[in-house]
Amino acid sequence: PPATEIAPRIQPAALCGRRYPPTWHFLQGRCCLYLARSQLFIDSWIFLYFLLIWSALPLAGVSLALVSVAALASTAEIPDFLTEEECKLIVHLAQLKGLQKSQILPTDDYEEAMEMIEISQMDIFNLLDHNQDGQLQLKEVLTHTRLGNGRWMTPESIREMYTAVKADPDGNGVLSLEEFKQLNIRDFHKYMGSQKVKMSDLVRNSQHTWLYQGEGAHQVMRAIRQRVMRLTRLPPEIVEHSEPLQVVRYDQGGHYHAHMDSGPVFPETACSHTKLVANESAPFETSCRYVTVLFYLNNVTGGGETVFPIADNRTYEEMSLIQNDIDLRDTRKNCDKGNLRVKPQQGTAVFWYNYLSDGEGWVGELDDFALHGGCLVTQGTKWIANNWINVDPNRWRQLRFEQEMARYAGAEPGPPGDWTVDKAYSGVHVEL
Ligand SMILES: [Ca+2]
Ligand SMILES: [Ca+2]
Repeated sequence: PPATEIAPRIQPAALCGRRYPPTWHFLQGRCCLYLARSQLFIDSWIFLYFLLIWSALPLAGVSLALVSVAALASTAEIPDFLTEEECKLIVHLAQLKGLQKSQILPTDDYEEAMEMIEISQMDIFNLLDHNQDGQLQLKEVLTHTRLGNGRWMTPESIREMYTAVKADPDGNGVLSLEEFKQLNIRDFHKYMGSQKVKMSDLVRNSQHTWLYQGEGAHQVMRAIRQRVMRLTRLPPEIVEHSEPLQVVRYDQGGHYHAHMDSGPVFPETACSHTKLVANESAPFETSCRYVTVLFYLNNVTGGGETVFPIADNRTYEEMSLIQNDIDLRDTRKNCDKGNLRVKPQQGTAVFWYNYLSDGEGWVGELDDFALHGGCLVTQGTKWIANNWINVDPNRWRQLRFEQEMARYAGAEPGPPGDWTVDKAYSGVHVEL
Protein backbone atom coordinates (compact mmCIF):
# COMPACT_ATOMS: atom_id res chain seq x y z
CA PRO A 1 0.00 0.00 0.00
CA PRO A 2 1.32 3.42 -0.89
CA ALA A 3 1.11 4.79 2.65
CA THR A 4 3.81 2.41 3.75
CA GLU A 5 6.30 3.42 1.13
CA ILE A 6 7.06 6.87 2.43
CA ALA A 7 8.49 5.60 5.69
CA PRO A 8 6.76 8.22 7.77
CA ARG A 9 8.45 9.43 10.87
CA ILE A 10 5.82 10.06 13.42
CA GLN A 11 6.32 12.59 16.14
CA PRO A 12 7.39 10.74 19.28
CA ALA A 13 4.00 10.04 20.71
CA ALA A 14 3.11 13.54 19.50
CA LEU A 15 2.25 14.32 23.03
CA CYS A 16 3.46 17.75 23.73
CA GLY A 17 0.04 19.21 23.38
CA ARG A 18 -0.15 20.61 19.91
CA ARG A 19 -2.73 23.05 21.10
CA TYR A 20 -0.14 25.13 22.84
CA PRO A 21 2.37 27.43 21.20
CA PRO A 22 5.98 26.32 21.06
CA THR A 23 6.97 28.68 23.85
CA TRP A 24 4.66 26.82 26.11
CA HIS A 25 6.38 23.59 25.23
CA PHE A 26 9.66 25.09 26.07
CA LEU A 27 8.51 25.81 29.58
CA GLN A 28 7.64 22.21 30.12
CA GLY A 29 10.78 20.23 30.71
CA ARG A 30 9.43 17.19 29.01
CA CYS A 31 8.40 18.84 25.81
CA CYS A 32 11.37 20.98 25.09
CA LEU A 33 13.22 17.80 24.33
CA TYR A 34 11.02 17.35 21.31
CA LEU A 35 11.12 20.93 20.24
CA ALA A 36 14.87 20.94 20.22
CA ARG A 37 14.77 18.31 17.53
CA SER A 38 12.07 19.76 15.37
CA GLN A 39 13.07 21.99 12.51
CA LEU A 40 9.65 23.12 11.68
CA PHE A 41 6.43 23.08 13.57
CA ILE A 42 3.20 23.95 11.89
CA ASP A 43 0.33 23.78 14.24
CA SER A 44 -3.02 23.76 12.62
CA TRP A 45 -5.85 25.02 14.73
CA ILE A 46 -8.35 24.85 11.95
CA PHE A 47 -7.64 21.83 9.83
CA LEU A 48 -8.01 18.30 10.98
CA TYR A 49 -4.55 17.38 9.88
CA PHE A 50 -1.22 18.98 10.26
CA LEU A 51 2.18 18.35 8.84
CA LEU A 52 5.32 17.90 10.78
CA ILE A 53 8.91 17.71 9.72
CA TRP A 54 11.37 16.19 12.07
CA SER A 55 15.08 16.34 11.86
CA ALA A 56 16.25 13.07 13.20
CA LEU A 57 15.18 9.76 14.50
CA PRO A 58 16.39 9.08 18.02
CA LEU A 59 17.80 5.70 17.16
CA ALA A 60 18.61 5.44 13.52
CA GLY A 61 19.76 8.94 12.85
CA VAL A 62 17.61 8.94 9.77
CA SER A 63 16.43 12.21 8.40
CA LEU A 64 13.04 13.74 7.96
CA ALA A 65 9.76 12.32 6.97
CA LEU A 66 6.45 13.88 6.25
CA VAL A 67 3.40 12.58 7.92
CA SER A 68 -0.15 13.53 8.60
CA VAL A 69 -1.49 13.01 12.05
CA ALA A 70 -4.93 13.70 13.38
CA ALA A 71 -4.73 17.13 14.95
CA LEU A 72 -6.04 16.13 18.32
CA ALA A 73 -4.52 12.69 18.32
CA SER A 74 -1.56 11.59 20.35
CA THR A 75 -0.42 8.95 18.00
CA ALA A 76 -0.41 8.22 14.32
CA GLU A 77 -2.83 6.16 12.34
CA ILE A 78 -1.67 4.80 9.03
CA PRO A 79 -4.65 3.63 7.01
CA ASP A 80 -4.24 0.69 4.62
CA PHE A 81 -0.93 -0.35 6.09
CA LEU A 82 -2.10 -3.91 5.51
CA THR A 83 -4.34 -5.13 2.72
CA GLU A 84 -7.57 -6.94 3.46
CA GLU A 85 -5.98 -10.18 2.20
CA GLU A 86 -3.01 -9.76 4.50
CA CYS A 87 -5.29 -9.18 7.47
CA LYS A 88 -7.28 -12.28 6.66
CA LEU A 89 -4.15 -14.34 6.25
CA ILE A 90 -2.79 -13.29 9.65
CA VAL A 91 -6.07 -14.21 11.31
CA HIS A 92 -6.04 -17.53 9.47
CA LEU A 93 -2.45 -18.34 10.49
CA ALA A 94 -3.25 -17.44 14.09
CA GLN A 95 -6.29 -19.72 14.08
CA LEU A 96 -4.24 -22.55 12.61
CA LYS A 97 -1.63 -22.12 15.31
CA GLY A 98 -4.22 -21.82 18.06
CA LEU A 99 -4.68 -19.06 20.60
CA GLN A 100 -4.28 -19.12 24.34
CA LYS A 101 -5.89 -17.01 27.03
CA SER A 102 -3.89 -13.82 27.51
CA GLN A 103 -4.49 -13.94 31.22
CA ILE A 104 -5.60 -16.85 33.29
CA LEU A 105 -7.86 -16.72 36.31
CA PRO A 106 -6.02 -16.45 39.62
CA THR A 107 -5.11 -19.76 41.15
CA ASP A 108 -5.62 -20.94 44.72
CA ASP A 109 -1.90 -20.71 45.27
CA TYR A 110 -2.23 -16.98 45.66
CA GLU A 111 -2.81 -16.97 49.37
CA GLU A 112 0.11 -19.29 49.92
CA ALA A 113 2.40 -17.31 47.65
CA MET A 114 1.52 -14.03 49.31
CA GLU A 115 2.32 -15.40 52.73
CA MET A 116 5.79 -16.28 51.52
CA ILE A 117 6.52 -12.63 50.84
CA GLU A 118 8.24 -11.09 53.77
CA ILE A 119 7.45 -7.45 53.85
CA SER A 120 6.41 -5.59 56.94
CA GLN A 121 2.99 -4.03 57.23
CA MET A 122 4.61 -0.67 57.74
CA ASP A 123 6.56 -1.05 54.50
CA ILE A 124 3.37 -1.89 52.62
CA PHE A 125 1.71 1.17 54.07
CA ASN A 126 4.56 3.44 53.06
CA LEU A 127 4.65 1.92 49.62
CA LEU A 128 0.97 2.61 49.12
CA ASP A 129 0.89 6.05 50.70
CA HIS A 130 1.86 7.89 47.54
CA ASN A 131 1.25 11.42 48.85
CA GLN A 132 2.80 10.58 52.22
CA ASP A 133 -0.08 11.99 54.25
CA GLY A 134 -0.24 9.04 56.60
CA GLN A 135 -3.53 7.81 55.13
CA LEU A 136 -4.39 5.49 52.29
CA GLN A 137 -6.80 7.11 49.90
CA LEU A 138 -8.84 4.86 47.62
CA LYS A 139 -6.87 5.80 44.54
CA GLU A 140 -3.58 5.02 46.22
CA VAL A 141 -4.79 1.48 46.74
CA LEU A 142 -6.28 1.28 43.24
CA THR A 143 -3.05 2.31 41.57
CA HIS A 144 -1.29 -0.79 42.81
CA THR A 145 -3.02 -3.18 40.46
CA ARG A 146 -0.84 -6.05 41.59
CA LEU A 147 -2.71 -6.11 44.87
CA GLY A 148 -5.63 -7.44 42.89
CA ASN A 149 -3.87 -10.65 41.95
CA GLY A 150 -4.72 -10.23 38.28
CA ARG A 151 -8.20 -9.06 39.09
CA TRP A 152 -8.94 -5.50 38.06
CA MET A 153 -9.77 -3.46 41.12
CA THR A 154 -12.44 -0.82 41.02
CA PRO A 155 -13.51 1.67 43.70
CA GLU A 156 -16.51 -0.60 44.32
CA SER A 157 -14.46 -3.78 44.71
CA ILE A 158 -12.10 -2.06 47.13
CA ARG A 159 -14.99 -0.85 49.26
CA GLU A 160 -16.40 -4.37 49.28
CA MET A 161 -13.04 -5.65 50.45
CA TYR A 162 -12.82 -3.03 53.19
CA THR A 163 -16.23 -4.11 54.43
CA ALA A 164 -15.35 -7.82 54.26
CA VAL A 165 -12.14 -7.51 56.25
CA LYS A 166 -13.42 -4.63 58.43
CA ALA A 167 -10.56 -2.47 57.28
CA ASP A 168 -12.24 0.90 57.63
CA PRO A 169 -14.19 0.87 60.90
CA ASP A 170 -14.87 4.61 60.88
CA GLY A 171 -16.22 4.28 57.33
CA ASN A 172 -14.59 7.42 55.97
CA GLY A 173 -13.21 5.62 52.89
CA VAL A 174 -9.56 6.15 53.78
CA LEU A 175 -7.34 3.91 55.84
CA SER A 176 -5.44 5.68 58.57
CA LEU A 177 -2.17 4.26 59.77
CA GLU A 178 -3.94 3.09 62.92
CA GLU A 179 -6.64 1.32 60.92
CA PHE A 180 -4.03 -0.26 58.70
CA LYS A 181 -2.05 -1.52 61.69
CA GLN A 182 -5.17 -3.21 63.04
CA LEU A 183 -5.68 -4.95 59.73
CA ASN A 184 -4.61 -8.56 59.48
CA ILE A 185 -2.98 -8.85 56.07
CA ARG A 186 -3.80 -12.56 56.08
CA ASP A 187 -7.51 -11.68 56.14
CA PHE A 188 -6.93 -9.57 53.06
CA HIS A 189 -5.15 -12.42 51.26
CA LYS A 190 -7.85 -14.85 52.32
CA TYR A 191 -10.52 -12.52 51.03
CA MET A 192 -8.75 -12.10 47.70
CA GLY A 193 -8.27 -15.85 47.42
CA SER A 194 -11.94 -16.53 48.12
CA GLN A 195 -13.28 -14.20 45.44
CA LYS A 196 -14.99 -15.81 42.49
CA VAL A 197 -13.44 -14.11 39.52
CA LYS A 198 -14.78 -13.99 35.95
CA MET A 199 -12.71 -13.30 32.84
CA SER A 200 -14.34 -9.90 32.57
CA ASP A 201 -12.99 -9.05 36.05
CA LEU A 202 -9.40 -9.46 34.92
CA VAL A 203 -6.98 -6.83 33.73
CA ARG A 204 -7.06 -8.43 30.33
CA ASN A 205 -9.71 -10.52 28.64
CA SER A 206 -8.44 -11.77 25.30
CA GLN A 207 -6.67 -14.64 23.58
CA HIS A 208 -3.43 -14.44 21.68
CA THR A 209 -0.72 -16.28 19.83
CA TRP A 210 2.66 -15.51 18.29
CA LEU A 211 3.56 -15.74 14.62
CA TYR A 212 7.12 -16.11 13.47
CA GLN A 213 8.34 -13.39 11.13
CA GLY A 214 12.02 -14.22 10.71
CA GLU A 215 13.79 -15.65 7.70
CA GLY A 216 11.93 -18.54 6.20
CA ALA A 217 8.56 -17.32 7.46
CA HIS A 218 5.49 -16.95 5.24
CA GLN A 219 6.14 -14.31 2.61
CA VAL A 220 3.37 -12.09 3.91
CA MET A 221 4.88 -12.21 7.40
CA ARG A 222 8.23 -11.25 5.90
CA ALA A 223 6.68 -8.47 3.86
CA ILE A 224 5.06 -6.99 6.95
CA ARG A 225 8.33 -7.07 8.85
CA GLN A 226 10.03 -5.26 5.97
CA ARG A 227 7.24 -2.69 5.90
CA VAL A 228 7.58 -2.10 9.64
CA MET A 229 11.29 -1.62 9.07
CA ARG A 230 10.59 1.11 6.54
CA LEU A 231 7.93 2.65 8.75
CA THR A 232 10.10 2.86 11.85
CA ARG A 233 13.33 3.48 9.96
CA LEU A 234 15.14 1.52 12.61
CA PRO A 235 18.20 -0.56 11.77
CA PRO A 236 17.15 -3.84 10.10
CA GLU A 237 18.94 -6.00 12.66
CA ILE A 238 16.98 -4.39 15.49
CA VAL A 239 13.66 -5.02 13.77
CA GLU A 240 14.66 -8.54 12.68
CA HIS A 241 15.60 -9.54 16.19
CA SER A 242 12.46 -8.17 17.76
CA GLU A 243 9.53 -10.17 19.02
CA PRO A 244 7.40 -12.22 16.66
CA LEU A 245 4.01 -10.84 15.67
CA GLN A 246 1.47 -11.13 18.45
CA VAL A 247 -2.06 -11.75 17.21
CA VAL A 248 -4.85 -10.99 19.66
CA ARG A 249 -8.51 -11.91 19.55
CA TYR A 250 -11.06 -10.13 21.72
CA ASP A 251 -14.47 -11.71 21.79
CA GLN A 252 -17.57 -9.77 22.64
CA GLY A 253 -17.05 -8.61 26.23
CA GLY A 254 -13.27 -8.58 25.77
CA HIS A 255 -11.06 -5.69 26.91
CA TYR A 256 -7.59 -4.77 28.09
CA HIS A 257 -7.43 -2.09 30.78
CA ALA A 258 -4.94 0.70 30.15
CA HIS A 259 -1.33 -0.33 30.57
CA MET A 260 2.17 0.33 29.30
CA ASP A 261 3.64 -2.07 26.77
CA SER A 262 6.98 -1.94 28.53
CA GLY A 263 8.26 -1.09 31.99
CA PRO A 264 10.54 1.53 33.46
CA VAL A 265 14.24 0.91 33.11
CA PHE A 266 16.59 1.23 36.06
CA PRO A 267 20.28 0.36 36.08
CA GLU A 268 19.36 -2.98 37.62
CA THR A 269 16.67 -3.78 35.04
CA ALA A 270 17.24 -6.45 32.43
CA CYS A 271 15.52 -6.65 29.05
CA SER A 272 13.78 -9.92 28.20
CA HIS A 273 15.41 -10.07 24.78
CA THR A 274 19.00 -9.43 25.87
CA LYS A 275 19.13 -11.01 29.30
CA LEU A 276 20.44 -14.36 28.07
CA VAL A 277 23.39 -12.89 26.23
CA ALA A 278 23.99 -10.22 28.86
CA ASN A 279 24.42 -13.05 31.34
CA GLU A 280 23.69 -10.82 34.28
CA SER A 281 21.33 -11.56 37.07
CA ALA A 282 18.96 -8.66 37.50
CA PRO A 283 16.20 -8.18 40.04
CA PHE A 284 13.84 -6.60 37.50
CA GLU A 285 12.99 -7.50 33.98
CA THR A 286 10.94 -5.80 31.31
CA SER A 287 10.31 -6.27 27.62
CA CYS A 288 12.08 -3.08 26.45
CA ARG A 289 9.58 -2.45 23.70
CA TYR A 290 10.77 0.80 22.23
CA VAL A 291 8.06 0.97 19.57
CA THR A 292 4.59 -0.47 19.25
CA VAL A 293 2.98 -0.95 15.85
CA LEU A 294 -0.57 -2.16 16.27
CA PHE A 295 -2.59 -3.45 13.32
CA TYR A 296 -6.34 -3.75 13.13
CA LEU A 297 -7.15 -6.97 11.32
CA ASN A 298 -10.91 -6.53 11.06
CA ASN A 299 -13.67 -4.00 11.40
CA VAL A 300 -15.33 -4.32 14.77
CA THR A 301 -19.10 -4.10 14.93
CA GLY A 302 -19.17 -2.40 18.35
CA GLY A 303 -16.55 -0.92 20.65
CA GLY A 304 -12.97 -2.18 20.72
CA GLU A 305 -11.31 1.20 20.23
CA THR A 306 -7.73 1.70 21.36
CA VAL A 307 -7.77 4.37 24.04
CA PHE A 308 -4.92 6.63 25.14
CA PRO A 309 -6.43 8.10 28.31
CA ILE A 310 -3.90 10.87 28.92
CA ALA A 311 -2.40 11.32 25.48
CA ASP A 312 -2.89 15.05 25.30
CA ASN A 313 -2.36 15.94 28.93
CA ARG A 314 0.16 18.64 29.69
CA THR A 315 1.78 16.84 32.57
CA TYR A 316 1.72 13.34 33.86
CA GLU A 317 0.62 12.56 37.37
CA GLU A 318 0.01 8.94 38.17
CA MET A 319 -2.66 9.78 40.71
CA SER A 320 -4.62 12.02 38.34
CA LEU A 321 -5.64 8.92 36.42
CA ILE A 322 -8.19 8.25 39.11
CA GLN A 323 -10.49 11.06 40.15
CA ASN A 324 -13.80 11.07 41.94
CA ASP A 325 -14.16 7.33 41.56
CA ILE A 326 -13.50 7.54 37.84
CA ASP A 327 -10.54 5.45 36.87
CA LEU A 328 -9.45 6.54 33.41
CA ARG A 329 -7.54 3.29 32.99
CA ASP A 330 -10.75 1.31 33.16
CA THR A 331 -11.53 0.43 29.54
CA ARG A 332 -14.79 -1.30 30.36
CA LYS A 333 -16.27 1.81 31.92
CA ASN A 334 -14.40 4.96 31.04
CA CYS A 335 -13.14 4.76 27.48
CA ASP A 336 -15.39 7.66 26.55
CA LYS A 337 -13.41 9.89 28.91
CA GLY A 338 -10.02 9.10 27.41
CA ASN A 339 -8.19 11.82 25.49
CA LEU A 340 -7.78 9.79 22.35
CA ARG A 341 -9.67 6.84 20.95
CA VAL A 342 -8.72 5.10 17.74
CA LYS A 343 -11.52 3.19 16.06
CA PRO A 344 -10.53 -0.17 14.63
CA GLN A 345 -10.43 -0.13 10.86
CA GLN A 346 -9.22 -3.15 8.98
CA GLY A 347 -5.67 -2.65 7.66
CA THR A 348 -4.94 0.47 9.70
CA ALA A 349 -1.74 0.57 11.73
CA VAL A 350 -1.28 2.66 14.86
CA PHE A 351 2.24 3.56 15.78
CA TRP A 352 3.79 5.01 18.95
CA TYR A 353 6.93 5.11 21.04
CA ASN A 354 6.95 3.70 24.54
CA TYR A 355 10.18 5.42 25.51
CA LEU A 356 11.56 8.90 25.11
CA SER A 357 14.94 9.58 23.61
CA ASP A 358 17.91 9.83 25.95
CA GLY A 359 19.02 12.89 23.99
CA GLU A 360 22.04 11.04 22.69
CA GLY A 361 20.42 9.02 19.97
CA TRP A 362 19.33 6.12 22.07
CA VAL A 363 16.40 4.92 24.14
CA GLY A 364 15.70 6.98 27.24
CA GLU A 365 13.05 6.90 29.92
CA LEU A 366 9.63 5.37 29.71
CA ASP A 367 7.06 7.70 28.18
CA ASP A 368 4.16 7.67 30.61
CA PHE A 369 1.88 9.24 28.02
CA ALA A 370 2.00 6.04 25.99
CA LEU A 371 -0.48 4.52 28.41
CA HIS A 372 -3.18 2.79 26.36
CA GLY A 373 -5.79 0.07 26.50
CA GLY A 374 -8.33 -1.89 24.49
CA CYS A 375 -11.91 -0.73 25.04
CA LEU A 376 -14.70 -3.16 25.71
CA VAL A 377 -15.87 -4.99 22.60
CA THR A 378 -19.61 -4.48 22.78
CA GLN A 379 -20.49 -6.40 19.65
CA GLY A 380 -18.67 -8.85 17.41
CA THR A 381 -15.05 -9.91 17.56
CA LYS A 382 -11.91 -7.80 17.39
CA TRP A 383 -8.68 -9.04 15.86
CA ILE A 384 -5.46 -7.08 16.18
CA ALA A 385 -1.77 -7.78 15.85
CA ASN A 386 1.19 -6.15 17.60
CA ASN A 387 4.69 -5.69 16.32
CA TRP A 388 7.01 -4.60 19.09
CA ILE A 389 10.49 -3.37 18.38
CA ASN A 390 12.75 -4.30 21.25
CA VAL A 391 15.74 -2.13 22.05
CA ASP A 392 17.86 -2.42 25.16
CA PRO A 393 18.35 1.03 26.75
CA ASN A 394 21.86 -0.19 27.42
CA ARG A 395 23.53 0.20 24.02
CA TRP A 396 26.28 -2.27 24.76
CA ARG A 397 23.93 -5.01 25.78
CA GLN A 398 21.92 -4.43 22.60
CA LEU A 399 25.09 -4.60 20.54
CA ARG A 400 26.22 -7.81 22.19
CA PHE A 401 22.80 -9.29 21.62
CA GLU A 402 22.94 -8.45 17.92
CA GLN A 403 26.43 -9.88 17.59
CA GLU A 404 25.35 -13.09 19.30
CA MET A 405 22.28 -13.35 17.10
CA ALA A 406 24.37 -12.86 13.97
CA ARG A 407 26.86 -15.45 15.17
CA TYR A 408 24.12 -17.91 15.98
CA ALA A 409 22.36 -17.44 12.66
CA GLY A 410 25.64 -18.07 10.85
CA ALA A 411 26.60 -21.15 12.82
CA GLU A 412 23.40 -23.10 13.12
CA PRO A 413 21.89 -25.19 10.37
CA GLY A 414 18.14 -25.55 10.10
CA PRO A 415 15.55 -22.80 10.04
CA PRO A 416 17.39 -19.66 11.08
CA GLY A 417 15.96 -17.46 13.73
CA ASP A 418 14.14 -20.15 15.70
CA TRP A 419 16.20 -19.27 18.70
CA THR A 420 14.56 -15.88 18.84
CA VAL A 421 11.12 -17.35 19.00
CA ASP A 422 11.68 -20.40 21.13
CA LYS A 423 14.21 -19.33 23.66
CA ALA A 424 13.90 -15.62 24.05
CA TYR A 425 10.15 -15.35 23.92
CA SER A 426 8.68 -18.46 25.39
CA GLY A 427 5.86 -17.08 27.42
CA VAL A 428 7.74 -14.18 28.90
CA HIS A 429 5.49 -11.57 27.39
CA VAL A 430 2.22 -12.87 28.66
CA GLU A 431 2.45 -10.74 31.76
CA LEU A 432 3.78 -7.62 30.11
CA1 LIG B 1 -2.09 8.99 51.24
CA1 LIG C 1 -10.86 5.18 57.88
